[in-house]
Amino acid sequence: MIVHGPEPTVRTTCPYCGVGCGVLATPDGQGGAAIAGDSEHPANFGRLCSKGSALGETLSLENRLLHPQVDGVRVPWETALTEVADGLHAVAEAHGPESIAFYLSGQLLTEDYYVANKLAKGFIGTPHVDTNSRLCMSSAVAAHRRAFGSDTVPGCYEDLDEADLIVLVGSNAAWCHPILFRRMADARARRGTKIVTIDPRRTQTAEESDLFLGLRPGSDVALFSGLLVHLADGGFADARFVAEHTAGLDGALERARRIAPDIAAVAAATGLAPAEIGAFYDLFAGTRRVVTAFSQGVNQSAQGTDKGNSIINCHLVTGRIGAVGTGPFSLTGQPNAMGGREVGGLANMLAAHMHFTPEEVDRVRRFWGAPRIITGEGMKAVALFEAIQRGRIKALWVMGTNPLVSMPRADAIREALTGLDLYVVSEAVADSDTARGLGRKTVLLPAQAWGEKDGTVTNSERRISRQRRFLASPGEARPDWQALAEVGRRLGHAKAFAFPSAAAVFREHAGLSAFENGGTRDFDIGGLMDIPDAAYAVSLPVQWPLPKKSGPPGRRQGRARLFADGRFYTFDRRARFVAVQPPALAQGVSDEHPFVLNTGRVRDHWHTMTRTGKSQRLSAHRAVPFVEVHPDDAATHGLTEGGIARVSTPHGAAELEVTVTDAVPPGTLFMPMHWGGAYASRARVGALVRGMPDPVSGQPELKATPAAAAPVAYRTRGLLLSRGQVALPEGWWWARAAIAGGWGVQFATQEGSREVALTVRGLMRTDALRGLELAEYADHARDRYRCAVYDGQTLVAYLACAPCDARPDWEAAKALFAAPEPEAAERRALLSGRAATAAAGPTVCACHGVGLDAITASIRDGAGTVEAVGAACKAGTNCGSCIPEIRRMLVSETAKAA
Ligand SMILES: Nc1nc2c(c(=O)[nH]1)N[C@H]1C(S)=C(S)[C@@H](COP(=O)(O)OP(=O)(O)OC[C@H]3O[C@@H](n4cnc5c(=O)[nH]c(N)nc54)[C@H](O)[C@@H]3O)O[C@H]1N2
Ligand SMILES: Nc1nc2c(c(=O)[nH]1)N[C@H]1C(S)=C(S)[C@@H](COP(=O)(O)OP(=O)(O)OC[C@H]3O[C@@H](n4cnc5c(=O)[nH]c(N)nc54)[C@H](O)[C@@H]3O)O[C@H]1N2
Ligand code: SF4
Ligand SMILES: [Mo]
Repeated sequence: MIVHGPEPTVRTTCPYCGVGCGVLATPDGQGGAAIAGDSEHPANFGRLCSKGSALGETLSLENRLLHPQVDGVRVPWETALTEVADGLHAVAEAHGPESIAFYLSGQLLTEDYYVANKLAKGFIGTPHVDTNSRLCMSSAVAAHRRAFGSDTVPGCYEDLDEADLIVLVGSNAAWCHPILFRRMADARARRGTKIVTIDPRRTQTAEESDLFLGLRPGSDVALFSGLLVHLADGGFADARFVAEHTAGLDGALERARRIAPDIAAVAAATGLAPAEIGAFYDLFAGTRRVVTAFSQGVNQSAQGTDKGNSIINCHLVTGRIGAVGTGPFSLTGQPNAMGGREVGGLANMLAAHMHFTPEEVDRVRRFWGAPRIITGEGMKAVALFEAIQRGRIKALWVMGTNPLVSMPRADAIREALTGLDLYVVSEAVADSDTARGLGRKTVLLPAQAWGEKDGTVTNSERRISRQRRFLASPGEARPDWQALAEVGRRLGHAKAFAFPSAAAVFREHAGLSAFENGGTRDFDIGGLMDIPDAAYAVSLPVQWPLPKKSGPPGRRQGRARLFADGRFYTFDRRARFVAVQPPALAQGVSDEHPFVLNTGRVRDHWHTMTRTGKSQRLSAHRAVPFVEVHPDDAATHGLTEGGIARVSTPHGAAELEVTVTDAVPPGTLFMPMHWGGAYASRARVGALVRGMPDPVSGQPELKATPAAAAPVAYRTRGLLLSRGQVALPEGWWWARAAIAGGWGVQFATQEGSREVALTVRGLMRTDALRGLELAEYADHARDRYRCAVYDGQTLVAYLACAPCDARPDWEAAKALFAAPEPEAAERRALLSGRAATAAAGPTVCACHGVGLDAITASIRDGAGTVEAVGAACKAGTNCGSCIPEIRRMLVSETAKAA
């Protein structure tokens, strides 16, 4: 073997959340890389959360799509591209260009996004380009535009360091924006910043807050309307700011008074105690430096835009915007949610923050030299997929998103795809649900993944950073922008799509942002439109706006904050108060569907798990899809901790392990969005969700679907650990997780132990087992079976099953499997089903792999603080994502001891 010398370290950006942390990647020369935080990146100053730290574990080629395919058959790129171009041409000829749709993603790089948008909206001539950002940020975008006349995030991360009060609305930042949350926690330690969390669920973020308001789902508008009234009537308004820089307060206030005339009315609507509401209002009124950060509890709502504006109203009335430590702050989810908005990737935008006035359409047409510029909005995601169902859309190109898991009513969507004449999926992996969907003709295009691709992303604070290549492309994977440009050229637009490099795409994008701008549009990065290839290659993170006139090349500085001058992007340069609608609560809840189903994220997984699912560290925190239910509801509905529940809605059903917890309020369920078909038998969130769209933004409600829950009585529960993946039979319930040394799958079935043993050994193929040593323990009379398979001294597989109430211990089995050559005592333990040494319990600290039991032990041994626990067992000493959980354990252990 050739030993490679140390490879140079590459500065890049984390591909997960919108915090946009800087990463240092040092390739190991064998397809992997060592990962560290970039201490010079202004988002994270060297820190990374559990997901960022584990990026090195996600680089394997195990599930990658490596070659183009047409209808399941491998073909050369040439053939695939011709199929796409010919297919699009044929559909446009037969049904018009408006029967073609693109569904893009906030995880594409800006360069990919720009080329897709240009191809569709200027050259194919279809307005039907939407993106998963519709499910993510579109209500925030709409709220910004209604209030500011532009989609502008006014503040920056430094405002979180400098605030005295941070209000988190519908945000589980401790898990979803961990590095930003650490900055907030630092501010709290340094300057006593108060943190208020508003969420129906008592999340880890709530646990770490000074005040938690566990409001009724969907009632945020009442809370913030009441706050507006309180601020206006209590003498807390900034009269000068309101008079000089805003319009519409009277109308907004009148409506707010109708919704929430007093604290009693707010209490009735939100279910909060008047004292808690009063405490929050006093805190807000009495603190000048307030940042209100909001995320999906606001956006993913049938009233998301109004929720956003009800928050912004409170900042406008107090003039708390544009100044250090103040402002409404939409936390973006995806790494390039912002970049997508910049290029105009949403169906209600044209390009570069321009919309559809005749001047804007003409300007973009001239800049692009576009033969078929669109003149109006296209269909938004929910309507777009409905149009596929109705047969109005005949060709769909999906890029960088997994809608068969993440779109509401995903079962109906999967069905609808079969009616498409052309279904194109650009994917990095082969086994996503979307890549396995089928149209009449299906083309799969292999995309370069993180570490292989090159371009830019923009984070929540408008900061553009580079994602850089540090690995060779595997197989025939290509950049997405190249595939798009190739199709553009094949459709006859050679000149418009002649981009030689990502840098060239970026320059054109920057040029369009500055084109005839003159300060009329917030998004202007004209200062980068001439950036040479060499400078693009080494460019540092910069914030926009960054117009050309901001300085000489190389010295231009972006702006950290906007609106400090009180001038907005409306025609009269005044911000707008918005009169909002009263909240509509728990619509559709009935005897048949008595719960409100809330959905969201866990700490260590990213979306549909196509990447984090490959990391054993990240799969240790939560290994199976679960549903959280309040103890009272669990008792009423016969649900027990660790049992399996069938959660169903009028749109679909899932089977999940039950977690009984009072962190969710009675009458609600919470289920994570992560487990697609590659990782679990029946846990796709999208199948269940109703997705009623917000009337302004079109963003679907993903957090409040009426649902039912009932126990499923399986006969047997078991687990199978193996070095490779084994597919279990149809009809069994299962969930797969990466573990040290291979894969583990937990399962449930109606079969007894004898049938399980036969079936699983059959699946592992008898010939594969030949020559291996099987050690078995069977007590079929009691439905118990355990079997360890050895290759010489090496444990290669382990199967255990038992009746549901005695199910084998996953953590203990995993711990034994991690030792490839078990000692005699461990061998006995595998068969007895009892651990030889205590297992660590479920992982709490993913970075150091520290389990619950070790942390509990260190607390019992006297560690009384987070720091002491860290000193005793290392937990919480790297990224800090688990500190909220450790803190909670400290509280409960101390309570137990007392
Ligand atoms: N670990 C991890 N981090 C991520 C991601 C991931 O997949 N995994 N994804 C990234 C992306 S794309 C996004 S968009 C962000 C999302 O980040 P967040 O928005 O913080 O995450 P969610 O869990 O979707 O939802 C946030 C909270 O909204 C609450 N909620 C539900 N209904 C209501 C309501 O009516 N009012 C209020 N106030 N709250 C409500 C939920 O209980 C939930 O705790 O996370 C990003 N970061
Ligand atoms: N019920 C419910 N549903 C939700 C949400 C929720 O909270 N609840 N949240 C919504 C939100 S906020 C979001 S952002 C979405 C996220 O949902 P999705 O966007 O569907 O989730 P991902 O798993 O991130 O999908 C990204 C896909 O792109 C692939 N990929 C990775 N890199 C590349 C690349 O460079 N090029 C290409 N072409 N492909 C690549 C990945 O393998 C993966 O399959 O889910 C939404 N759906
Ligand atoms: S907070 Fe974590 S997931 Fe988000 S960008 Fe930073 S390292 Fe990546
Ligand atoms: Mo998102």
